[in-house]
Amino acid sequence: MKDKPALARRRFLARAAAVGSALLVGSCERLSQTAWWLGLLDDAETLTRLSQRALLPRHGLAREYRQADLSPDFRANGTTSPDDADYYKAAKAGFADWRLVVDGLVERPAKLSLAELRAMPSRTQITRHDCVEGWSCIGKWKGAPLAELLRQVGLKPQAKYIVFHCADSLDELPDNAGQYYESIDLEDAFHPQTILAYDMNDQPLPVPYGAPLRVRIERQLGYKMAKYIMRIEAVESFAGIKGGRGGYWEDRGYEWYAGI
Ligand SMILES: Nc1nc2c(c(=O)[nH]1)N[C@H]1C(S)=C(S)[C@@H](COP(=O)(O)O)O[C@H]1N2
Ligand SMILES: [Mo]
Repeated sequence: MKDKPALARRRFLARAAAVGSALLVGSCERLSQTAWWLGLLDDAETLTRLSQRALLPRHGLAREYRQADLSPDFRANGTTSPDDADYYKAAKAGFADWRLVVDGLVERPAKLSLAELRAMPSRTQITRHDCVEGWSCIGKWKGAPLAELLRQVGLKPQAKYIVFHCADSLDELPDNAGQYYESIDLEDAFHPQTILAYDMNDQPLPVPYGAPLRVRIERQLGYKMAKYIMRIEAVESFAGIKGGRGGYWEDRGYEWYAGI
């Protein structure tokens, strides 16, 4: 996944997937590559963004499915067991002492337990997860709307982006530069389907899928949906964070806006 051809393939598939044609339902399946011809266009990404905007306004809801549509085996991807001593300890204790740190450009920084997140208003949704690698799965997610949390802590006027800091590293780099992270703008942050999910398919979120907390951003590709969230930071710019492009994979060449 880290070598160049694989990255090129993922980028190509991101374009194809972003066109959102011929989508499959029912179980984990490969995304259609009917949009292969877009890879021939130099400016495919711009084209993709324009068509995406035209077809699906960003304030629209992503499609929701029925219980019967759930994928029998939802695929786990990327990190499936964070190699981090603190995380391992927290997981062993059932995340009883785990706290979600919410800081940055907020009026009232917070540290929230899982119980506190569960006590907040919740939203449940059955949606399709599309990975840039070309597969899709349908899962049921329950969590606290990010909008609710942001209203509780109060965003400062300068805040423009929400950054998710994760427990796992995909690369051993100095100063935690290899740790997974992601970011979204306020439009996605306040979207009603953007939730901090603690349950999956009516069970506490299992470790392979991001326990204790992962975000769902239903109108973007899977890599935006940070798992193992430890900290949520409101920022004016992500230029100063790690590689400066707003996410682990973005720092390695992916598009920051991964609209489906
Ligand atoms: N912290 C963290 N979040 C992550 C990843 C990861 O490796 N680490 N992988 C991303 C990718 S590429 C995908 S497709 C989804 C996979 O989520 P799943 O394991 O629930 O299928 O998580 C995303 N979020
Ligand atoms: Mo992915």
